[in-house]
This record gives sequence, C-alpha cells and structure tokens, in this order.
Amino acid sequence: MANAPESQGLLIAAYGRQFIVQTTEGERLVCVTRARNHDFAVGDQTVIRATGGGCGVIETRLARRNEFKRSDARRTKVLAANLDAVACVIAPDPPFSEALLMRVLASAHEAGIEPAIIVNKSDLLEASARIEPRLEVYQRLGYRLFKIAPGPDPGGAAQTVHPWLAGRLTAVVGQSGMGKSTLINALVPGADLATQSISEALGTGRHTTTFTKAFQLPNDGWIIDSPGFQEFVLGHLSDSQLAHSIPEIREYMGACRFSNCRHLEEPDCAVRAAVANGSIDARRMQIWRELIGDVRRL
Ligand SMILES: Nc1nc2c(ncn2[C@@H]2O[C@H](COP(=O)(O)OP(=O)(O)OP(=O)(O)O)[C@@H](O)[C@H]2O)c(=O)[nH]1
Ligand SMILES: [Mg+2]
Ligand SMILES: [Zn+2]
Repeated sequence: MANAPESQGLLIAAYGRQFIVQTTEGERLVCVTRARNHDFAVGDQTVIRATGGGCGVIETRLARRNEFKRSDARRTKVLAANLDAVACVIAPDPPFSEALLMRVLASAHEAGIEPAIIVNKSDLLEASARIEPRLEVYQRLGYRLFKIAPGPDPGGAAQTVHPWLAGRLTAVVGQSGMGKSTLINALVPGADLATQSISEALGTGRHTTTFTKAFQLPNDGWIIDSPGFQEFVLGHLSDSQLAHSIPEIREYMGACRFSNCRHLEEPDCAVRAAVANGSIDARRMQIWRELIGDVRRL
C-alpha cells in the first residue's frame, strides 16, 4: 500500500508497540510503525498511511514542542509529547511519595511544561488533615493545587479542574492508586476507565491502568491517562538542570561559595544555611540529596 495517501493525525494511545492515531478528519486508525522505529508517544503529530480496514502505518512524526520524560536504569522514556500541562495526582491514602512528586515537578519544569498538583480523595478527612502541612509547603513554593474527591463527587471534581484543563493537552500522572483514572472518568463522559477495586488496592501495588491514552474533554482539550509508577528517575537531567528545577534552590543560584555547589557537604553553602534558619523546608532538602545521588549514579 506504498501509494495510499498520507494523512496527518494525533497519536492518542500507546499500547506497547501498537498505537491509535486520530486523523484530522476524525477517523481513528490502529497503527503500527516501521521496523525499529518506535520513537513515538501520545501527543505526537504523526504522518500516517492508511492500509485499509481501520489500520495504518505511522511513517514519521513532526518535531516535538516538548517531551515529558522519565528514566530508569536502562533508558529514558518519553511518557507524552507536546503537552501544555502535567497534573501530578496525589492522595492521602494510600500514602503518596513526596519524592515522586518532586521528581515529576522537576521533570515538568525542565521540559517547560506547566505543572499542577491534584490532591484526590479529599473526602478522607482525617488522612487529608495529616498531609495538609506538606501541601502548604507546595502552595508556598507557588505550585497550583486542586483539592477534589472525584470518587464520591465527580461533578464537583470536574467543575474544579475544568477551567485549568480547557483547550489544552494535559497528562495525568502519579503513583498507582491515587485516583487518576477515577478523575478522568469524572471529566470525560463515556471514558469508562477501569479503576482499582478495594481488594486490589489492598494488594501489592498492582497497576490498574496499563496504557497511555488521550481523551477528548467535552469542552475542548485533551486529557491523558497513564499507568501509575513507583519509580521516577531523572537520569536525563544534569546536576545543574536538576538544581534549576527545584524552585527554592533556584532562588539561591550563585549565592554559594562554589558555583557548582551541590548543596551537600560544601563549605559556605547558602542553601544549607537557608535550611538551617528554616527558610528552606528540611524534608524537601533531604529529598534533594536523594535526587542528586540518583543522577550521579546513572
Ligand atoms: N475515597 C476516595 N477514593 C477514591 C477517590 N478517587 C479514587 N478513589 C479510589 O482510589 C482507588 C484507585 O483509583 P484509580 O482511579 O484506579 O487509581 P489510578 O491512579 O488510576 O491507579 P493506576 O491505574 O493503578 O495508576 C479506587 O479504589 C478508587 O475508587 C476519591 O475521591 N475518594
Ligand atoms: Mg488508572
Ligand atoms: Zn550550596
């Protein structure tokens, strides 16, 4: 079918090596790629060739405006491309990892993508009260926070986040069990995503969502569901990119004795001085030490 006409489309879902592309005419095609070229992600603008029967081949993609990435020990993975925003979903229960949250925010910052923190399960009042002091740290740092309960109150959740999502391409990311798919079900009528059952939630961290998929929002814009993660390595960032991506460290840029100060053991470190006098949150600084160790290892 080498001479079937080419068309352009948005890559809206990735199931391993199979993709779904929505063409500019609104048709959805199940697509494969050419041999050895798997460099595609949800959010890519692709050039495809229909092969009949609702199928197609992705020939190439247009240059990306940005890439939202995470690494593991072996490689760097593009989770989604051409994003306007990344929403990191956390919840009071199961407990969220603040280290993972910081990593997601750093990765978004480095890619030039606007972040927000979505705090799910606000109906769990006692557990929510326990995480409140930590949330205030993030609010003070200037991050946008939404507190919602898409489980019991889908309508309220949709109303709260919709203005921020409207007209944009947003990826929803975070640990397993935080309620990402529950939120998308609240936002997209008919999305009908499987969510974790109570018995699974008590199990050993199994992920319910296993694919990355974009859904069209009713009032314009797209939202991407993604599988939960337990690890989010920033091996693709240099020490200085990492430092730039942490707002309170960025603020002290150039104030330490050494210009390449890593704020660990170095003498005359302005960042550690700020931690000592309480202007920088100590818990975040502890996570910083883990982060910089991570990058060095890779
Ligand atoms: N109490 C309460 N529970 C919620 C809320 N939102 C989601 N849940 C529950 O949290 C569990 C996990 O929800 P999911 O939407 O499957 O979580 P997920 O983030 O998509 O998980 P993965 O797909 O594994 O990454 C389910 O049992 C939901 O019913 C909420 O607002 N309040
Ligand atoms: Mg899910
Ligand atoms: Zn320093």
